[in-house]
Amino acid sequence: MTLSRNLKIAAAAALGLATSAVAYAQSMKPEDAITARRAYHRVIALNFGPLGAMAKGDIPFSVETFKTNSARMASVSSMPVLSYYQDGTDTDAGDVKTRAMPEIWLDWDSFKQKMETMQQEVAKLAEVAQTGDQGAMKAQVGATGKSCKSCHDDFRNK
Ligand code: ASC
Repeated sequence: MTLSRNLKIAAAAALGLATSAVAYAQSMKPEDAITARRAYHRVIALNFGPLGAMAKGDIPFSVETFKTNSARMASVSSMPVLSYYQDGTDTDAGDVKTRAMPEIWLDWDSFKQKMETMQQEVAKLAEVAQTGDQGAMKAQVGATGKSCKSCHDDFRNK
């Protein structure tokens, strides 16, 4: 009897903890969510920069660098980033600025689709790097850049 009551209390406490952990995870401080999604894009851009320069012939082509950078991009881009675009993060928060446009939340399905397209193009970029086919790698840089631009055009302030 006593044991069963204690078990119930323990279960209720565990459930309470789990519930508050979920609530916390779903809603970060706005400045934290914006910082995290900016870091996501920053790492992707820092790795994509040299690949764009290689595709244009501005710097010598390095299959090794292409493999490393595209692997970083694929790894980072595949993380669940959409929940960092939580409600209330459409404007600067404290010292943290955002270029996210309100259209993101007005046209969420399109935003989600464009983000997923980018993630798919980046995954392909890392795949094609493994073939060492420089022509295919350059072509996929183009397709990937297009997917970045398409979302920026609609959803990122200039
Ligand atoms: C980059 C970068 C972007 C995209 C975009 C592609 O390297 O920082 O935002 O490529 O310019 O069109």
